[in-house]
Amino acid sequence: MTNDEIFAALGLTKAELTGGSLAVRSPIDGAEIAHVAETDPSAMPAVIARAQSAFKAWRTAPAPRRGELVRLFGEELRASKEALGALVTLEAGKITSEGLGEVQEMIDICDFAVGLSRQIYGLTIASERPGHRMMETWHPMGPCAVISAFNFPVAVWSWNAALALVCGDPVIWKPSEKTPLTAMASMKIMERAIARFGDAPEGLCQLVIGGPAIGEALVESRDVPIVSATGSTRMGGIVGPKVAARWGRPILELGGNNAMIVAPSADLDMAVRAIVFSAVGTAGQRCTSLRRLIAHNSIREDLVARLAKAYASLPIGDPRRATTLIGPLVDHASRDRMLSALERAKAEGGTVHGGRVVAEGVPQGGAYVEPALVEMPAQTAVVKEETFAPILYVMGYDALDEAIAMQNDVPQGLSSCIFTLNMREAEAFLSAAGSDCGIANVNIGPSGAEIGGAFGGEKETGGGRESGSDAWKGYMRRQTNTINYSAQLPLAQGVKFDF
Ligand code: UN1
Repeated sequence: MTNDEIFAALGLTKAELTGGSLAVRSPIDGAEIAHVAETDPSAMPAVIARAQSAFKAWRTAPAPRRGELVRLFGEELRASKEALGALVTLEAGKITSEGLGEVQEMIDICDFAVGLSRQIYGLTIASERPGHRMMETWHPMGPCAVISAFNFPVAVWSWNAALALVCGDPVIWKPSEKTPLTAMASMKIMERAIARFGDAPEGLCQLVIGGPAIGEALVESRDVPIVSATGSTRMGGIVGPKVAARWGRPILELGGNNAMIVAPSADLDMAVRAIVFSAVGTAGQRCTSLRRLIAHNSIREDLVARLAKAYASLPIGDPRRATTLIGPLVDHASRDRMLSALERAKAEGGTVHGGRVVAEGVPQGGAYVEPALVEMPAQTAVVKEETFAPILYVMGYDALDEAIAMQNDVPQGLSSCIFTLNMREAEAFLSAAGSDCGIANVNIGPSGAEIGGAFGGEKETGGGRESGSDAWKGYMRRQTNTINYSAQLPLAQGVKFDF
């Protein structure tokens, strides 16, 4: 598909793609592909007011009816999957299969949310008082702001939007300034679903495009009770406290520094496949990307040799080409950060394999790099930082306790895994004294989570949970109800208050 065919298939018009103040560049070749209009910060109070008035109507629509909108959205996504996937590739630089996979992830969360719309369960609780009943009711919370990052430009929004809509909350989306087009296209798809739905309130789903002033308006407004933000720990460190200070609810999905422990019994063929996908897939730009390999010293050299061989065979280049496995980094600044992290790694005693800039056989203007394998003498300062690029640091260990301690000894806590065929080791890794991450896997890599599980992590990752399991509770307010169907008024705890 040509760029114009992609835009046309998604209903993006010439007027929307030209004349605005925000230049959009494709990471593929750095070329400007559009100039889109930005939301004026002075328009934000009206945006928030529209969301508030949509909330008044939407919260009273029955949850299964709200689910119907998400069902229609899922249908429209299926119809637009190829074009939206191609736009993800164009705007974020992901290879074709990962662009399509991202849209599939949107479809999957829609299916999940539709089912959820008939399963918003509360508990009933045994009361200590005769003739009393207790229960929990889950109510819609209010407008939910979604601040999303370039690397999953549409899926992460849809995780939040699908759940928020079913939970009765309007959504205001601020995408990354690097990826407004995929957001605009997703909104067109949502608008088609809304038109088919019929009676959705105006302002139910809004998009705002622009820089920090736009985000700040959402973060600071008491009329936006939920702010779900995905991105750097630095960003989350600003957003989280500001939202909390005005008694809002932040849902934070921030940096990761994900590790794999490879034990002596591991199936090394499988481990190599898992390592390569999770370390170099999406050019190392997933928050779940594998960044640290903690390999038992008895197999470490063999593993590094196998990885070096696999790395040498990976096709790097235009992400639209069917054979490419590693596309570009998002921009040149990102490439520079990778190169400077590699310099630091060398200064800290590391031996770097690969990691060079690629200029041959790739579209000119993009930031293409070889993935890097870096053998480290220890887990030094640079290893403890998240560099959003395909760098895999390799360290050795002798005892599992030592490996688990190393895996946990970083500020981030998103994803982790162990490759072992030893059941004791696997269970120890998953135990209370094992991995401290929100995600801990056995015999699969740390990235590429599916929708059914709750997604998120601890420590500097921010503690939020999105997507599957009971993450929906983050988008609702819980109400505890005690109902007295007796003719007495007994007090709890046996308190007497007779008059
Ligand atoms: C992200 O990088 O922000 O588990 C999300 C994964 C994907 C989502 C990543 N399902 O890698």
